[in-house]
Amino acid sequence: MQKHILVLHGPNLNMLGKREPQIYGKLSLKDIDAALKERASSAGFLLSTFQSNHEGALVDCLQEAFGQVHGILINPAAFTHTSVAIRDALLLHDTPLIEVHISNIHKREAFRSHSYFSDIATGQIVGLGARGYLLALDAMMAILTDKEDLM
Ligand code: CA2
Repeated sequence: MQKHILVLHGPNLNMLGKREPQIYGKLSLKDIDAALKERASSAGFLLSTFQSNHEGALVDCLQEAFGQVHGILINPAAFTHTSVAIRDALLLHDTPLIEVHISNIHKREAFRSHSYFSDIATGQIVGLGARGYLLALDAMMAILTDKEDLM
């Protein structure tokens, strides 16, 4: 059976590539999603993506995905630092969870250092730019196939 990975993007990430390239890089969200889908499908995984600027829409997406997905990658964006609602919706899922941040949230304003997700995530990738999503996907696929090898 094909395993399904859900990728969620929080508010303003639809602006990637259009503003603040010095912090968030030059790639668009479309570029990132396409690269993730390509990599997942060549490894035999199904991958869906969803972006919203609205907390409730992200919660709805997580509720609809209940029992349908095997792993979740999330960049909650600004909701990282505020959202108990998204945290609770993620806790509905008994699946591996990887939190991704394009920038290094620990090197920026103090309020960005706290995440409502870090203690419920399987792992976190921060500060590696858009490639962090691909690294997170590789890690997720390895987790979902029980791979422990390093190559
Ligand atoms: O570094 C990350 O990935 C963040 O999750 C990005 C969020 C920020 O609030 C978090 O603290 C760290 C902001 C996303 C805003 O994305 C933009 C993209 C292009 C132009 C402007 C904003």
